[in-house]
Amino acid sequence: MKNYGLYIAGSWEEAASGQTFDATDPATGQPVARVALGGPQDVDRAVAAATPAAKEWQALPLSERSAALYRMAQIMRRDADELAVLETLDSGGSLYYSGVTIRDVAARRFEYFAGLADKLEGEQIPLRDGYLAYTVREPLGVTAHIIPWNGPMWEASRSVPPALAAGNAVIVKPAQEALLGAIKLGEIAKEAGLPDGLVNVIPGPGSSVGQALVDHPGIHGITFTGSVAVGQDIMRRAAATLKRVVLELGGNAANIVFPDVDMAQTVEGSIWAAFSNAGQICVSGPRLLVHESIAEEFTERFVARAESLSVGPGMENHEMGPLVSEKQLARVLEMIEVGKAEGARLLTGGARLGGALANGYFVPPTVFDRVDNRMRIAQEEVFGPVATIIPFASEDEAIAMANDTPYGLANGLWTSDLGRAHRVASHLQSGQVYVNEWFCGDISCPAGGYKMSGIGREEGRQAVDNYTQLKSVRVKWG
Ligand code: TAP
Repeated sequence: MKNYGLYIAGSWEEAASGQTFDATDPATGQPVARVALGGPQDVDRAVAAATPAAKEWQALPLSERSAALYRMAQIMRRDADELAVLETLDSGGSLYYSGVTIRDVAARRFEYFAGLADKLEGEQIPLRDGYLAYTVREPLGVTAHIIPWNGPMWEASRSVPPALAAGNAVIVKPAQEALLGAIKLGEIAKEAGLPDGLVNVIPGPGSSVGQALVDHPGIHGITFTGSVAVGQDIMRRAAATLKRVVLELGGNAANIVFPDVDMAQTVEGSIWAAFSNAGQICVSGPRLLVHESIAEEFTERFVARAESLSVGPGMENHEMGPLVSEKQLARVLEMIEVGKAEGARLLTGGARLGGALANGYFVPPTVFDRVDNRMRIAQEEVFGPVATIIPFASEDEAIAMANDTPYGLANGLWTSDLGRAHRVASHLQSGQVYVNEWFCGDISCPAGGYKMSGIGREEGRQAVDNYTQLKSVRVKWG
């Protein structure tokens, strides 16, 4: 079993407490690595390393900053197979999906922001003769990135590249439940020639490492991805030091199926919207709103395809892997019971898998129909492989139901009517809308939440705004 330390100031370090914890394979329940358990003293060490590293980074010519980030992407592509194994080991997603994450998502994000690092331009502001005013984008300093477990490198590569591109040093706190995919980020940065201390990785509990990052006066921005309750807590605590806060919180997307669709393509797309990564994706589409005229046929085909998905360990490349932890398994099974008690009809799945998979946290694709949009099973984020099917009669009704949730992260729709596609997209209250292909898009498209799903936008060139502050310089030259 491999041991991993904290990554501080360009080297692997033991935790100040000397403690460790086990990273666990959710497909077997067995430990797969031992990891140093960070604490508040380690946060102090990381801030002490990051502060001068940020200054060194800011002093580099921007072409060099850009080239160094580009080298990080090249190293990720070179080591993609090894990094994909780490990403899968304790998070449970398929090895294929993890490979895609490293090559096409994480490396691509570093490339994208490498290209932006030397284009953070300000503006000239007209005043009057003899005066000149202009704006300059300056980095915040040190930023902290608190990420969840559903794809550690996927999550870390979202906010770290724009923060670095803007001239900041970063401290990443991955989730204890799954973190190995992100553990090598600091080592990759060092190999790419970034200053020691610019990228630090501190695993440890949210209640100690996470809170210490939020409270630390030497940290100037917090980017958090996770639950609404913790996001709210972070925002309250960050007020004490007036940190910039970006929150990417939960979602409960509606997937609206109109009657004029290509049924085979829509069923297949909706299957992956609901069950990719065992439904543990914030922009999953588990809430299927299906036009009443096709609900029966759609449901039959959707259930048949759900039952055909192969379920098993991510390392064996099954179409669906386990839930990340025993805790998440318990939450999903509890929500399935809630759905049954509310009167929804369970069409398939609904129980933990046994046999050869009994030691892992496996729940098969689960589908409910006869669901009312006001039921908890439809309103709450299950964050597991549980889809609900809700019929609708009119476009207005579908839009109203889609928006009738506290969340506003993503929604999607399937139609062959171009006018309807744009009309419905304009009425959906969410930061992202997918039309005729779930998850389509790229790092170039801003992502984030309306309503309780968050504050701020990640991805897209706007993401660097999270990590810069604007200065206006006013000059009398006449
Ligand atoms: P959380 O419990 O909120 O944990 C997320 C991260 O915050 C973990 O690293 C956790 O550390 C840390 N944390 C916990 N308490 C903290 C505190 N008081 N102060 C600072 N940090 C703290 O969420 P989760 O259950 O792991 O993740 C699932 C949720 O994340 C779902 O609601 C899902 O929708 C959301 N999510 C959203 C997105 C986007 S992009 N919007 C993406 C993925 C997931 P430890 O767990 O190590 O203690």
